[in-house]
Amino acid sequence: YYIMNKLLKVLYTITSLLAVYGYTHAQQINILPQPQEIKISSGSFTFGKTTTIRYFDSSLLPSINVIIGEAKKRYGLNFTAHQSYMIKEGGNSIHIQLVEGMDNEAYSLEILPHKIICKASGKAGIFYGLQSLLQLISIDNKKAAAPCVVINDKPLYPWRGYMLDISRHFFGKETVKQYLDVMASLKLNRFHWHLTDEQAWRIEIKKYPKLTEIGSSGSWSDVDAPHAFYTQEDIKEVVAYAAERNIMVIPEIDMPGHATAISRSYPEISGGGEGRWKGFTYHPAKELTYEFIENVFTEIAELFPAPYIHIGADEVHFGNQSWFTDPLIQDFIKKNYLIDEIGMEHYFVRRVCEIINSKGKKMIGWDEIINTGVTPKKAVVMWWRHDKPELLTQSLQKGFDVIMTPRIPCYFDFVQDDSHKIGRRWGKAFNELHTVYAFPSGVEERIGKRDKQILGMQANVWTERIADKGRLDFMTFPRLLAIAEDAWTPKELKNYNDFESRVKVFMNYLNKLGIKFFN
Ligand code: TNX
Repeated sequence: YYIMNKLLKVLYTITSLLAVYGYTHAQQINILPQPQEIKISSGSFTFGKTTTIRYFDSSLLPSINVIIGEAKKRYGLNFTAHQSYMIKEGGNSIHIQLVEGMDNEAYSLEILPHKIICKASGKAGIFYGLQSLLQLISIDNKKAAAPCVVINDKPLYPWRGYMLDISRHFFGKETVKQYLDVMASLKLNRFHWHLTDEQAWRIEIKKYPKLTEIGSSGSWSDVDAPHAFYTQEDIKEVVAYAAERNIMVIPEIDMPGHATAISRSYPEISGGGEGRWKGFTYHPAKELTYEFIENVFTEIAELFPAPYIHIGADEVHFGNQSWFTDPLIQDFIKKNYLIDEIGMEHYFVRRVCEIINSKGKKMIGWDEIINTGVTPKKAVVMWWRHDKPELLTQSLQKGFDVIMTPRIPCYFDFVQDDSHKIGRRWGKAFNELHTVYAFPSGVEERIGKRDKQILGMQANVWTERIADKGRLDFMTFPRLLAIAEDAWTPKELKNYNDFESRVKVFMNYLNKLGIKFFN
């Protein structure tokens, strides 16, 4: 009995030691979002003075330079980039290779004791391989090292998005750039910029200067807030900054509702609205309105290389009261057999869609667009009304490509803890980190075999109740990390406890940036 007991104790110690070893071993690999395949081997690569990034194709240089900048900022490392034609052995280098046959945005990263090899079929994959490498670096005794691994990775969805509303409260280009940095490190690739709304119009349009001279003042919390908007130079700068980080910038110009700032600037194209919704809409029956939209989108299309323009199209019924009595609108409805004010709204959306298509772009709209008569070739749907999941089903059945961003759990203006006072709730529901992490479970059955039509998902930060940067950080992080993993990592590889431990490591980076996340 005594011997048995001793043996058991020894066995117990060995197993726990093994468990601890396995634990710490697995702990070293903290990549967020979780890669598809990681093989761990022994040893590590140590970065030194001679470590250079070797590449051949010069189109890769802008993204390589982003990584060099990040390595400096995060770890004080001074990499240089060298164009070279072959993998030279030794030299402690990072070798970049473009290869054929890998999926878009996929990469492989092989860390060996004396060299690192990053392969992909294009810029995006190389950039992501190097982002994973950055996350693997740790500093010990002033030496920077990365563990030896082989990673084969690719995203689950092509659309991994973040939306920021800078109309309700303005956030300048420096904040946007900082968020683009974090997005890039999380392998998020779509920045949806909500540029106009009731409170203000925030983008310079040369043909209509009053949009910013008049329409850019005020905010949700302060009608007297000073003018704040992006010049076209600012926009170009941000779009280029994003492109170097594999991020497409999609502008949203909300219409025919949420247009109060336009009504202030150019009352001749206002379609009215009552009470709290005074001036909420564009006038849908005036040629002048469509001329305005056409001209605005000419400038927008030139500023944003993205193949999409988002027109919002949500919540028109909030402020379409004047449409019921406006003689021009009533006349237009009769003459064009539009039946009623909803028919008028649908006409508006179809017509704007034609304008966007004529610029060589696809339209994106909130889920209100699915019954307007625009077709899946011309438009993409953003499903947002979580309380109407049938709209997801209908969009898919009608053949639309869909980006999923249901309020629960994708709206980050909702609180993330029951004790939080400022922020939205839907009945008792709100968006905790683990609720966000569980997405898209709950809607998978609706998607079924139509998963090819799901472009991906997106987190939206509406800023009615977010007036400053600290608050914006607090509402965005760490939940953005969960969306990033939802959009990148297949369900079978997701694990909340493991995710949480990686979130803790990622917080070091957020701290370094001075981002005041909810801890
Ligand atoms: C609904 S989402 C809106 C926004 C608000 C948001 C607040 C959508 C298409 N419209 O205008 O800011 O709720 O959560």
